[in-house]
Amino acid sequence: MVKRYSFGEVFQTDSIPVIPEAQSGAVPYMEVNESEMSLTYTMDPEDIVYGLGENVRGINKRGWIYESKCSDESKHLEDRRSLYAAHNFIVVDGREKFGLFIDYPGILTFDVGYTELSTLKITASDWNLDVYVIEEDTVTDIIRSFRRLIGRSYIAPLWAFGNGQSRWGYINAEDVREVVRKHRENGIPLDMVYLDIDYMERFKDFTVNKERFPDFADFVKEMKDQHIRLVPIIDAAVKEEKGYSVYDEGIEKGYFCTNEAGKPFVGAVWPGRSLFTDMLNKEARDWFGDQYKVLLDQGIEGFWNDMNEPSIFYAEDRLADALKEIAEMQDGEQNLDLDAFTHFKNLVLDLSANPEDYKKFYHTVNGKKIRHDQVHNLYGYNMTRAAGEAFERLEPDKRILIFSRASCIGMHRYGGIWQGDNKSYWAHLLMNLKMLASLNMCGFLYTGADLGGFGSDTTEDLVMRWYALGIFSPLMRNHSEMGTRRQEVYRFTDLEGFKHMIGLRYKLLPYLYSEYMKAALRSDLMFRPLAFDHPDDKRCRTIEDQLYLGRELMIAPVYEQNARGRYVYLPERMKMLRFTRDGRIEETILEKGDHYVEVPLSDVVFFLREGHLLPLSKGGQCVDDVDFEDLAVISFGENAEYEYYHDDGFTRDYENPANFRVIRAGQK
Ligand code: MIG
Repeated sequence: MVKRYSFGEVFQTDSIPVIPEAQSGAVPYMEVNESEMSLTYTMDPEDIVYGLGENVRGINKRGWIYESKCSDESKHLEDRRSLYAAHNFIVVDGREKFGLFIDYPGILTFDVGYTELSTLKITASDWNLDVYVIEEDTVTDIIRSFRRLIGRSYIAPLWAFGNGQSRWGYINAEDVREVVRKHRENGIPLDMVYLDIDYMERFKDFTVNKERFPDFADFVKEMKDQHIRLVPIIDAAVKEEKGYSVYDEGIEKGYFCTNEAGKPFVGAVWPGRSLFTDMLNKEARDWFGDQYKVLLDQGIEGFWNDMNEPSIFYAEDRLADALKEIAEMQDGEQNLDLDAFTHFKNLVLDLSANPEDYKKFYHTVNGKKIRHDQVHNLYGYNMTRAAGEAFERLEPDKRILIFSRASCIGMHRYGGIWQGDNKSYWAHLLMNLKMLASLNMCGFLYTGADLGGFGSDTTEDLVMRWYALGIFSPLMRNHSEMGTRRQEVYRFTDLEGFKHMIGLRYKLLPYLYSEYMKAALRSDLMFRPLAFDHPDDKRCRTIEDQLYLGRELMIAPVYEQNARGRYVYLPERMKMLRFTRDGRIEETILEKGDHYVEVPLSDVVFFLREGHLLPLSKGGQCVDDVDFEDLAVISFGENAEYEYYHDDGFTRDYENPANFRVIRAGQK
């Protein structure tokens, strides 16, 4: 049961498609303090607090303070309060169980036992918000109710479940060809190559650099003939340049955010001085969405939206002030003491991602000016919505791949997200796993982290272990930062190992896609903590390094360097499946309890639950190669069966009953 409580004048976020009637009376569970603009709950020592989607730390969010404030945060350290998203949904699971969603576009703090161990306190920046309380018997049901409320999660095309290769630094067609050639030559399956900002002409959205990609449409086709999709990046900001049609048109129609004086607000990102499309203005949003057509017309079928928190390197006026002050310093005495030096240094450092800049520009919504900071968390959401809505107009019968960096609940209906600029840290492999569960709770199903790590130099063993997790995540992409060690798998020594691992992804595809679709269509979780299925098993309530995947599987990746295996807790009897590099599958039944499981680097080990079965395809070099009907099964239990979903993978006829069938053990 969902109840809405409304306070003040609520900005229409469209996070929830059909808004239920507001209740009168007090908000259950929470103590409301209007003057403090807060909601408080006293937690029982046993309570777990789930949710908050994309954030650092555990699946249980207790013990830290989180801020919903979409930020270009490239250091995913434990002390960070925000990453790129605002996912204002939590579930309290203890003696009392309830879900709480705050529909609010501004900056919001979740203090989950940080200031006081047992106090959960949510504080808004102004008192205009909708509070939703969700009550059901189980945590899973609470989440399902919430997910129904926020609407069906985005569904990606089938090919987007293939293996993707990316790097900030593939600058021309030749670079891309090489990546594809190396994969094909070595028999490593591949479906996508991502294009980062270098494909554009001087970082201008919706343009292609003609020297680097002389005939882009031909090149897209050349790739597609090899079953490779190119997936270009789109940045939020639009370069200021007369003669560039996106700039000219946007200015002419008044589609950019404005400053106090009503002039277009200028901030700088990749192309230098840039403007920010008013994504909250429907007309401007439609117009921005229509721009994707230029690339769709050249055969592109997928995109990733970046820098849409929005990230700002510097605002025009702040830069001018800083330069002026520095010039004055130059004329004066150049003997800077600690305070003067700190001030000088910060003049430059504070230019980037300065929260004050978000107070300097405005949106126009239904003729009303709204200062950006009050609706900050809706920006990336609405950029991706611009794209998603445009795809429905422009390609009504075809699914287009789209995922975003910044997000807010509501955006999950239009696209997926990737987990941003992680690093080649072992800790980030584990964080990847935890985030999968938290993101699923918030409606984000098409997601994954940069495999191998984006920033920092990686190592072969880290990449290998990361793939052993990444082969399960819907978005599977190896991506890395310019200047770091190259990490395409063919650059490492154990090619056979990688080939085996990525090959296994393609064998698992029928299952993974089926589970994805069922989760999307039924508002279910694809990945979930063990405690959701075993609420009375105390051990499960603290396990955060193993997850259930669908009804059938439990995954428990190795996430420590030089570990030769790990302890796994089985809440029930399970069949351990070990996929080895020579193509063997070992099946071992293990009893409920703790087990030390050896996992050599290139083995993939996971667990099948009793009464269930896992369908497997024969694999392939690309998704088009995979036969989704000719399936082998591994089963555990005589009457094991599986509800299998499959569809054409590219139209939107999701609900067709013909897409579902039951597979039984001993029968294909
Ligand atoms: O601030 O386009 O998260 O994936 O490679 C860097 C360059 C801008 C950030 C994205 C990353 C991408 C990079 N972008």
